[in-house]
Amino acid sequence: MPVYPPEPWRVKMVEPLRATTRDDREAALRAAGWNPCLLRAEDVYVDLFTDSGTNAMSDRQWSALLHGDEAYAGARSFYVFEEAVRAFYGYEHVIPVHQGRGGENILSRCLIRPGTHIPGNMYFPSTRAHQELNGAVFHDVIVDEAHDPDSAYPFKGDVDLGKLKAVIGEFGAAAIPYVSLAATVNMAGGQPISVANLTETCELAHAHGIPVFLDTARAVENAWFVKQREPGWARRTVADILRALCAPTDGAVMSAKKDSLANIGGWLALRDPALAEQARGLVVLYEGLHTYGGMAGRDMEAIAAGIAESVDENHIRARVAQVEYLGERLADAGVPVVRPFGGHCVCVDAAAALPHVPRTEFPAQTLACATYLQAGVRGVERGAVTAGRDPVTGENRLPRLELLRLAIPRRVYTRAHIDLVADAVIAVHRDRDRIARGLRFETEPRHLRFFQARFTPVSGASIFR
Ligand code: PLI
Repeated sequence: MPVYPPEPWRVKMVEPLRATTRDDREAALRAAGWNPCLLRAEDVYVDLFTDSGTNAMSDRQWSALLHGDEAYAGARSFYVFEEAVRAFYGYEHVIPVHQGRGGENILSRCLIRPGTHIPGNMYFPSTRAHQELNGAVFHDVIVDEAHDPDSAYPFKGDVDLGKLKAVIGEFGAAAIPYVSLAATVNMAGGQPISVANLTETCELAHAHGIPVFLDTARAVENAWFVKQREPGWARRTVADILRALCAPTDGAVMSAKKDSLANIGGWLALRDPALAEQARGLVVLYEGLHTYGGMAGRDMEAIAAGIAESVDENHIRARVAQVEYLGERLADAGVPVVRPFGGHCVCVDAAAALPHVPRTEFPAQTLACATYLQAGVRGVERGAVTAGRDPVTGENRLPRLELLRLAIPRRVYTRAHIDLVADAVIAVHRDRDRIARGLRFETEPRHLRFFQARFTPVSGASIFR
C-alpha cells in the first residue's frame, strides 16, 4: 500500500457533501451535455475538476481577511500584498489582477503584435488563447519526454534548447516578443522545469534580446521537485529555490488560486519599469485600479498570508505526497497514468485506457463522464477538446497527450476521499470494455471550448454498451 503521510493540519470547519445515486448522476450529466464542467457542483461528491481557487484557507488566512483595507486607491492591503510578492518571488514591480488570465491579457496586449511568435514549454489554454488573440503563433519547445506519458524523465517541463534555437533561427529574435515558460507545466501533468534548464533558457533568450516570462501559478510545487530531484538543491529551502526559479526571468504571471492557497486573485510582476508603467495603464482599463486589480483588499491580505504558508515545507511535502498517493494507487492497479506524478494532479492516459475509442471521439472526455457516473468524482479532460482548433487552419488539434486530469485542491480532501477516487477510477478501468463509443460535439464554443461545450454520445443514448 502506498504511503499516506498525516496531514500537517486539522479540520476546523466542515462543508457537507451530498451523496448521489447513479440515477441522479445520469440525469445530471445528461442535463450537463456530457460535460462534467457544466454540472452543478452540488451534484459532485469529490471534485477534482481543478486545484484552482478550491483550496481551503487556513485560520490565519481567514483572520487576515478582516485586515482587508477596502480603500479604492492605495489600500494598506495592497502594500502588504506587494511586499509578500517582492519578498518571496523577488520581482520589483507588482501589479494585482483578478486572476491569472487577467495578467495574461495585460502582458499579451503590452508585448504581442500580429505576426509574432511565442515559444513556450507546452501551452496552457488561457495563456495561449491570449497570445493568439493578440496575433501571435505559439510554438511548443518543451522536451520530447513531456509528450510521452510513460517517460520517467524527472524534469518534463524543461525546454529543448535546440527547438528554441530553431524557432529563433527561423523567425528572428525581432519577431519573438518573449519566451513563455511555466513552472510546473500543467498540460504535461504538473511536471517541473529544472533551475539549470530555466537558467540556460533565459541565457539563450537574453543573448538574443528576448525577455522571458514565467507562469508561477505552481512554482512552489516546482521548487519542491527541484529540491527532491535536481543535483545541488537538496539542502536549500523551498523558499530559496522559488527565488532561484524567478531570478533569471524578466517577470511573472501568477494565478494566486493555486500555490498561494487563495480562492481568487493574481498578479503580474515585472522588472522593467517602463513595461510596468504600460501594464499599470492597461490594468486600469481591464482589471481595476493598479492597487487592487479586481481584487478586494481582503483577497490581497489572504494571498499575502497564503504565499508565506505555501513555502512551508511541511505543507508542500504533504500536498505533493497526497497527489503521489493517488498516483501510486492507480498505477498499482494497472491504470495507465502519466509518470512521474505531478505536483497538483494525477493524469490518466485516456488514449491508452480506451484504445477502442477513436481520438476524434474524445476518449478523455468520455472517461471523465464514466468516472463521474461511477462515484460522483469530477475530473477534467486535458486532450483534444482542451487543445481546441488551430486559429489559422480551423482544424482540430490532436495533442499526443489525451488525459483525464484529477487535480487535487490543497488541504481539502482526506485520505478516505482520495481512496474513493482511486476505487472509482480503478472500477471504471476494470470495466472499460463496457464503454462502447465516445462523444461528439453538440455545441462547440469558439474560445476555451472545454468549459462550455455540450456533447452527445456517438452510439446513441449512452457511452456504454
Ligand atoms: O484560472 P486563472 O485565470 O487564475 O489562471 C489561469 C492559469 C494560468 N496558468 C496556469 C498554469 C494555470 O493552470 C491556470 C489556470 N488553471 C486552471 C483553472 C486549471 O484548472 O488548471
